[in-house]
Amino acid sequence: MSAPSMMLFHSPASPFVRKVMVLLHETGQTDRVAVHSINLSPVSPDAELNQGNPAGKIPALRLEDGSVLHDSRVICEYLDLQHVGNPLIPREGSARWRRLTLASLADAIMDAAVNTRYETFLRPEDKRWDRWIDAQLDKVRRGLASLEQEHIAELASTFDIAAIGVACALGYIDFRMPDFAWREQQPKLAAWYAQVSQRPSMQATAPSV
Ligand SMILES: N[C@@H](CCC(=O)N[C@@H](CS)C(=O)NCC(=O)O)C(=O)O
Repeated sequence: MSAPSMMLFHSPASPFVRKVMVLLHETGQTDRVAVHSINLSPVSPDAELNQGNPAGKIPALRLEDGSVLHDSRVICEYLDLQHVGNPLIPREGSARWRRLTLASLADAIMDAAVNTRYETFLRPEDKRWDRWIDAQLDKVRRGLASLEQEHIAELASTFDIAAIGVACALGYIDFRMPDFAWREQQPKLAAWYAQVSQRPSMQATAPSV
């Protein structure tokens, strides 16, 4: 086995990092990437991460030649071009735009959930803004309702970039917002999630602090 040629800036709690990790597992590429775990928040940046990645967010992937790829969408697209199995991001046609749009909805749910976490955990209590938190949670609710009512069949049709994104978003909600109680309103999504959570790629990447 050769040494990993790439390095992934990583945190075990980040749903965006998890997307990349799940894709690596699903495509048999985990050995190619060394994981470099860091402690990060918007107010405690990491100097090494900031090099070649001015936004200072994870995930970022350092390639063998020293160049850095970000964000999770770009990294997933890059890694999906590096294996010989079935692509997890359709290369062309309407399927590409459908699946990427579903993946974008998953990212939007993650963004709103991560923003909620920062507002409720990081920001000093006397500076918190309830209306802003409510607005972020409304984005999560609308996103989950749309998945349940409009997209469940296409979501369940294959475990690709769209399904990976939604599974990681739901995993993050359960991890950081255990009282959110989304399953009652979204029973089909809950059943789908219970099933995909059993995949080795999901089990191996379950979030932790
Ligand atoms: N659009 C980015 C979002 C990444 C993101 O928000 N990552 C969070 C961790 S979950 C982060 O790095 N936060 C630190 C910061 O915002 O400075 C992606 O898809 O990778």
